[in-house]
Amino acid sequence: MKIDILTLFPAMFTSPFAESIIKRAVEKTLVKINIFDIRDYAEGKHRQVDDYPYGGGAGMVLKPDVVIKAIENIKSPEARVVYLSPQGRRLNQSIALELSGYQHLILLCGHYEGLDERIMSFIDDEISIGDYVLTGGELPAMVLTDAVIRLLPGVLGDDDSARDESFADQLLEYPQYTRPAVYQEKEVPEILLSGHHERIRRWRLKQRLLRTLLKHPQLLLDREFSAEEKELLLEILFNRESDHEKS
Ligand code: 4H6
Repeated sequence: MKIDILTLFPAMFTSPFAESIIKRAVEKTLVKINIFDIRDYAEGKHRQVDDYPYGGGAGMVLKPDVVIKAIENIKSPEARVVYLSPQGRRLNQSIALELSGYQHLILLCGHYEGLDERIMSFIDDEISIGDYVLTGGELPAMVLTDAVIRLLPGVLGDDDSARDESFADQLLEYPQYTRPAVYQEKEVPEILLSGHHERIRRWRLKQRLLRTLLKHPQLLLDREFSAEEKELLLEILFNRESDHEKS
C-alpha cells in the first residue's frame, strides 16, 4: 500500500513514523509513506498557500489552485483521496478496515479555517477521528495511518493478528495480569492460575461481555451473539453460573 500525506507541516510526521511497528512495516516494504509539503505546489515569490475568506470573517482559507495542483500531481487511478476534518465520518475499526483495502491513499491535512469549498470535488472521503477540535489534520492523519497499517497483511506478528480478530468482533478486551500473583494485597483472579484452559477461555469471554456492557454498550447494538455469549450474558444479568459441563 502507498500512503501519501499532504501537509503544511511535514516535519510533524518524522518521529511518529520512524518508530516501532510502522517503521518495521516500512522496512518490510509492506507500506510506502510519502510526506508532501503543500507549499511546494504554491507559485510566486511568497509561495502563498492560504488567503482571506471571501465575505470576511476570521482566519485563512487554503487556496484551491495550490491544493488541487498537489492532488493532481500525486494522484493515481486507484487513489482514494481522504480529507481529515471535524466534519468527516467518525473513524472506527470498520472504516480502518475498509481503507486498508486500497492500493493508494492520499491524506489531505487541513488547517486554518479549512479549504476552499471547490476543492471538495477532488475529495473521495472525509474522516474525523472524534468530536473535538485540533489545530490541524496532521494528528488525525497519523492516527488513521497507524490504524490502517496495522491491518495490512504481514504487519503484525501472528499472535497480534489473532488477537486482532477478536477485537474486530466488537467486544472490549478481557483484563490482563502478569507477575507477581499478589501486588499491594491485590490478587490475580484465581481462575487464571488454575490451568483450566477451557474455563479460562470462558471467563475471559464473560469479562469481555461484561466490560463492553458497562463501558461501551453501544458496541453491542449492531452485533449478534453466539449461544455461548447469550449464556454468559444471562450469567451476568442474574449473577449466577449456568451448567455448562462438556458431555
Ligand atoms: C479541516 C477543517 C480534524 C481540518 C478545519 C481536523 C479535528 C479533526 C481542520 C480544521 C481538525 C478531527 C482548523 C477547524 C482549526 C478548527 C484541522 N480538528 N480546523 N476531529 N483541525 O478529526 O480550527
